[in-house]
Amino acid sequence: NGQEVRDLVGEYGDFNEIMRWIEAKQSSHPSLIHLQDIGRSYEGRSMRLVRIGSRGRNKPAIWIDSGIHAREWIAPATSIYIMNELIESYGIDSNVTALMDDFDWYFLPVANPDGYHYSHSMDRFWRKTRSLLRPNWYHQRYRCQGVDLNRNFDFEWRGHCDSMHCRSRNPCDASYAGSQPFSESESIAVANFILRNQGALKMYLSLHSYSQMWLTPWGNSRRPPADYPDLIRVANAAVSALHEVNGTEYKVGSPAVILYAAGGGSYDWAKAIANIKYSYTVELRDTGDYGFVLPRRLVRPVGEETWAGIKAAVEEMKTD
Ligand code: ING
Ligand code: ZN
Repeated sequence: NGQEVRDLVGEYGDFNEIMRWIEAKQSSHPSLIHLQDIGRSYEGRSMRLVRIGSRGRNKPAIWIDSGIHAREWIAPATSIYIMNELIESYGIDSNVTALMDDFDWYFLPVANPDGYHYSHSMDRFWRKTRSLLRPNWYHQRYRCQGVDLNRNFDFEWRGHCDSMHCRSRNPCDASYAGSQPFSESESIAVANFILRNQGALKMYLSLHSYSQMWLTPWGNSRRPPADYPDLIRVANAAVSALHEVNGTEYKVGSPAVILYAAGGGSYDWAKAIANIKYSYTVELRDTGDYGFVLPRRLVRPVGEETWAGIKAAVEEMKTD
């Protein structure tokens, strides 16, 4: 339609720019990219899912979401970097070609569209959705908006907690877990899609920032899952490949042990309820120097190293 589309590889785009970039990629590579809206946000924005892969039936699949938390801008930017690498390397790089012949890659680049838009337009450090779903006593009095999507999934929603990062019952808090599990249209859209495709999904990755950690389940408990050695093996392969690119150091382990415990997280739900064995939350750069406001010049290096880590994880998973 003649509208200029800014190339977002190595850039931070706002919500509308990201949607336009995805649509432009799809129209130039229609045989490799399929778009689908899996739901709508509270304010009516599309939950746009991007499937990338060569043609083929009943392929195993990898899920990558980003932007569950609005202010973590490096996460959607990293999804864009990786989507572009997959698309532009197909038929050129034999490893990437194999990864697209062998797997379907599902990306939900902006899992919290309203929050992301709000972070770009009103409050850079906004974390939650923008809903005002149940005008209870608190809402009436303070008119606080938004739910932490990573506390809103229906697994251990009332679970163990040991810090300020716990799910909160106060709608004014940054980690407010919602009035009930899956109170948010954004989290239920993710859950419904994953449940419909759970047979195909072999790995669930949720990109966040910051801390430089490849987080293993469980997020709400210090007790490791039975298959913890496999999860650690794949995570270690990821962080060592990641380290080779720019020397970036990642820690591996459960948030309850190396960060803080919290229930209602998406990746715990993906493992416990949707039975996706390899489920991780990846905390991208940095370790706090810039925190959420990571300079634009670091978008590309973070994309490069994270993609190396993910490729190594998928290769290591295949050795099972
Ligand atoms: N970190 C994650 C969070 O939601 C996490 C870490 C995930 C902890 C799941 C426990 C369970 O708090 C960021 N940066 O959002
Ligand atoms: Zn986060």
